[in-house]
Parts: sequence; C-alpha cells; structure tokens
Amino acid sequence: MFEQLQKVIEQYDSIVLFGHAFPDGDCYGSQIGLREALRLNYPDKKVYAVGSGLRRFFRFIAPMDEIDDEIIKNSLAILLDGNDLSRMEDERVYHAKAWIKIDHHMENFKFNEGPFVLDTDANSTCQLIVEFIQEAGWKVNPTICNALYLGILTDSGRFQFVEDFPKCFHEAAFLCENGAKPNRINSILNVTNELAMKFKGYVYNNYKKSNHGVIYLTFTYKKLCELKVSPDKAGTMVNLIANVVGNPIWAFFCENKDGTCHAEFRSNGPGVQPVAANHGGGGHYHAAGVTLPDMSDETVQQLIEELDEAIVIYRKEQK
Ligand SMILES: [Mn+2]
Repeated sequence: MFEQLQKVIEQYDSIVLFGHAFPDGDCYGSQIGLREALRLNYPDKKVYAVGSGLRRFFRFIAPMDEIDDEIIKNSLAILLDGNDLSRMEDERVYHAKAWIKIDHHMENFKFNEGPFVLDTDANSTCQLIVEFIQEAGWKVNPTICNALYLGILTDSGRFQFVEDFPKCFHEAAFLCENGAKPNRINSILNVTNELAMKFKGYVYNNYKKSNHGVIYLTFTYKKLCELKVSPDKAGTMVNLIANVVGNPIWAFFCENKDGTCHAEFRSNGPGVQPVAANHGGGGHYHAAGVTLPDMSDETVQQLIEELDEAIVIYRKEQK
C-alpha cells in the first residue's frame, strides 16, 4: 500500500512533515512518529515536523521543529491527518517542492498534488504509519512507538472507535513490545485542572436540546474569555455531552474572536459529516467540524435543523 510513497520519500534528501490546524494526539503523534522513523532509517536525510504539536508531550516524547522558509522550498512535504493543503496548520506547505499524503479522513475533494494513502477505515493516521513501518520493514525505537501509540489511543477514543479490533490490538502490542509506555501516556493525558472543572460545570448547566435529539451549546466569544478557554480548545470538549439518552447528536458552537463560528458535531448513529461538508467542513462520518461565517441565531438554527433532519432520516432507516 505504501510502496509508491516510499519511492517518493527515497528521492528527497529533505522532508518536512505537516499536520492539520488545532493539532490533536493523532496529528502530533503521526508527525513525530514518522519523523523519527525516517531519521532512524534514513540517517542521511534531513527530516522536520512543523506546527504547534501537543506541548504537554514535548518532554516525554519529542518537540516539534522550527525551520526557515528556505528549507521548505527545497523539501518534499508529507501531509498527515488532514485531507488537503488548505487544512494544514503551517501555510508554508504550499511552497514545498512536492507533496504526498497519509490520511484517514473522508475526502471532500480530490488530492491531486501527488501520491497518497487514504484509508477511512483506519482508526488513526498513526495506525497507517505503523502499517507503513511494518510494510517497509523499518527499525523502530521507543520515541516512535510512544508517538504512534498516543495517536491510536486518542483518535480511537481510547480504543472505542475501532473497525478491526484484533488488528488494532496487534498494532498496539507491537508498539508496546518496542518501547511504548501506555501508563505514562495515560497519566499525561489524564491531567486536568480547575479551569476544566469550571468549564464542565458551565456545560452541564447550560446545554440546550433540539426537537429531534441534538443536544448542544453555543459559546459566545465573551463567554469563552470568561471561562478562559479558546474556541478551538472548547470545541475539543464536545464529548462532555456525548451519548445522553434520546440525543444521538451532540454539538458545540464556539464563536471565534473574528465573529466566525467553530462548530463540532458528534454522533452515535446519524451521519454528521455530510452536514459539515454541506457548509465547507469535513471529518469523519460520526465526528466532523466546520467553520461557519457567524454564530447568529439563524446560522445555528439552520445547522440544528440539518442535524435534526439527519436524525429523522436515521431513525426511519433503523425501523
Ligand atoms: Mn486523525
């Protein structure tokens, strides 16, 4: 599956790994995992990972790189965990010499820039990197294994959202046998603080419900400032209202500083990706996000109606 990508990688002496905006564990883990695997197995190549990464793991796993524009102009870009150049956090991705991609998100538009591996059945991009490493027969080390384990763990919702459990557990076992430390990763992920508790308190006291089973919150930018949570960070906490009986879809609408709205949709049945895609967003069938032009009542109501419609259709199909 990765033969073509490996051939391209072998043609370049300098490689830069890009990840999506608002990096999560899978984005950071796939960037670091692949960077370290390339450094270990191709010691003559220069390999960098750019973007903000996941700061809390910099010490235990590895930090990101800061590099000049000039390096990017002379490098192969590898896009990880995002389906297009426009999704990448570091916009300098457009200046690279060539592009390849490894991703597991549903595609909104064709990736024409170069060869790619897209597997929407994969629980994470990190899973695909593990398969790449195994297929290529590359050596691994504990840094690689911790980074990839982190991505599989977080994107699978800690081993809940998995298509093929035996395969997933075999891959996780491979990472543990080669140095991944699940206990350390869990303990770093589990750390919380009082701000997070106050945020939860607000969420549980202020949620709303639609006519057909969307449970949701809208956060004005002012409210988010009060709660001391950024709009994108708030969006990552949408699962605080997950799986409430009678509410198969849950959603957060978070107003950005510029008045636009960062919305996150999740579901345990109906498809939310088509609704996000309808407004220029994307993601997975049951987990998707979109940036809306504003957070007016009309805009939110429109989205709620579309999500309600998805529930109605889903319920009919279930009968
Ligand atoms: Mn991912």
